[in-house]
Amino acid sequence: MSENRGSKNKYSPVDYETNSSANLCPGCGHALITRALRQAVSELNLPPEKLNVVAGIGCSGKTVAEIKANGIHTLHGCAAPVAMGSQVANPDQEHILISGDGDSWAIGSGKMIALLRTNLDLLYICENNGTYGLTRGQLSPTTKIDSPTRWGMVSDIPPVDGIGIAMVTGATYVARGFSARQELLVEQIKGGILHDGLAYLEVFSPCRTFNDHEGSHHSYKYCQRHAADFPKISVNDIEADYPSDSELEHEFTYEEDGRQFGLEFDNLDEMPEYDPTDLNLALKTWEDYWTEQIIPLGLLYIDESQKAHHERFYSEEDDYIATLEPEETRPSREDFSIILDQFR
Ligand SMILES: Cc1ncc(C[n+]2csc(CCOP(=O)(O)OP(=O)(O)O)c2C)c(N)n1
Ligand code: SF4
Ligand SMILES: [Mg+2]
Repeated sequence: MSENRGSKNKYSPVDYETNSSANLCPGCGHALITRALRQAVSELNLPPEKLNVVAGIGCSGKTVAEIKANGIHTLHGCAAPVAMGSQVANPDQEHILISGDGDSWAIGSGKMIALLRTNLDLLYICENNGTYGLTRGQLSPTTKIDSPTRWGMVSDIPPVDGIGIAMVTGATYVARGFSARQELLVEQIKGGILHDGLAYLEVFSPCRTFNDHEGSHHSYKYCQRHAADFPKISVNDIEADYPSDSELEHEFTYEEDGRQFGLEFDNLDEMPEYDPTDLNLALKTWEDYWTEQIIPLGLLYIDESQKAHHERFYSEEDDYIATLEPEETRPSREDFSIILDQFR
């Protein structure tokens, strides 16, 4: 994890803390994701007012209260349409959508698929604990077969594969993290924010209270035992980290507020057969791991060649909806009367 570097960085993780107490249980994986998120945005030097965190309902949704930023705590399963509207209206803000496995893949599933195919420039973090934490530990769509809940319920339906869905539906950055691997998670979040398009980051995020017991396939121990390294990335502030004539070749470079960041793969030479820009290979490899119940942690797929939604939607001369005066965003009273008259 790169440190915040002296005069270059205006923000530290503390600057994104709030005084709200969202009452997450001690050891909750979701709290660790929020911690990584604060670290990541501080390393990218993003002002809180430039961030927009949109969440659904669940313990995961409490993130909105836990991070100083613009935020919308929406209805259950409805984070996607709200984030889509907000991002289209104001693509200059960095949108981060936070959703639990139930919020994403039960009630919100249709909307999430609609979102994933847009290549909107936002980071969607799915906080997957394999249960409905907020409502006290029921089966969720991602609960694995043979993984009893704390109350002894077992699912006999195969779990939803969010990563597979994201890849086939059109997400252009697909990564798998783990709450307990903070260093990896911070880099994955930074990469997802900088990526020009839709980034889906699914995080294995144990529910300490309802799904971290012996026998659960969603516990900290289970993930530690079944994890496998995948392409790991690091995201560097090029000027601050490599002030002079660095030899380092970055795989992808990005500009954020006049600063240059570079994404590099740390371990691709250890898996020479893998290419994270090859969708078919990523899908095939992911399916093999999924069948074997291995949990790859890393960046599975990236495609920087697609245009992000706002680049297709707006031309250079267009003003974003958020920059228009209110009267420019709605019909005048006269025009509205003409429309209404047609229905009288
Ligand atoms: C329309 C509607 N249906 C059901 C609920 C009850 N409910 C609240 S949170 C939740 C599930 C949350 O699970 P998940 O998204 O996995 O979040 P977690 O708490 O595990 O982070 C449900 C069913 C609700 N709030 N609104
Ligand atoms: S119930 Fe589970 S998901 Fe919710 S705060 Fe507690 S540990 Fe976290
Ligand atoms: Mg959940």
